[in-house]
Amino acid sequence: MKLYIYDHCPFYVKARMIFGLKNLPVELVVMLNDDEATPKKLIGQKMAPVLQKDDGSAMAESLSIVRFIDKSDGEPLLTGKTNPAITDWLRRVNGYVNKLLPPRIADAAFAEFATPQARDYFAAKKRPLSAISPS
Ligand SMILES: N[C@@H](CCC(=O)N[C@@H](CS)C(=O)NCC(=O)O)C(=O)O
Repeated sequence: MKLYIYDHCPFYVKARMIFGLKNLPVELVVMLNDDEATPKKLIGQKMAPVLQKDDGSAMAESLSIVRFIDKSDGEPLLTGKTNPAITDWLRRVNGYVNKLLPPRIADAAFAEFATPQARDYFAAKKRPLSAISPS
C-alpha cells in the first residue's frame, strides 16, 4: 500500500501512526505541494493524505484510513473510548495553531517543497488575506 502525503501535514501523521502501531509496511510518497494532478487523479481533489490500496483504489480522510487499516487484519487495536478532554483541547488549539504554523512550515525543509515553485504555491495559498496588498 502507498500513503500519499505532505510531510508537514498533521492529518498525515494521524494516518501514518496506525501503520506503526500495527507494525504494517507502507510506502510513503511525498507529493510536491504544487502537484494538483496526482491527488485529483486519486481522489478527485487536491488533498492529502491519500491511501492507495494494493488493488489500486484510493481512500481519503485520515480517520477513514486509520479505521480501515486498524480493521484490516481483523484485530482492531483502537477499541477504547475517545477522550472528550482531548477533543476540547484540539478545538482550543486549532483556534491559533492555523495562524502560527503555516509561516513556519513555509520556510521548513520538507520534501513537498523540493522545488521553489512548490514552496511558493504553499506560501501563496496560506498567506493571510490581510497580507495581500490591494491592487
Ligand atoms: N479531513 C481531512 C483533512 C486533510 C487536509 O486538510 N489536508 C491538508 C494538508 S494538512 C490538505 O491536503 N490541504 C490541501 C492543500 O494543501 O492543497 C483528513 O482528515 O484527512
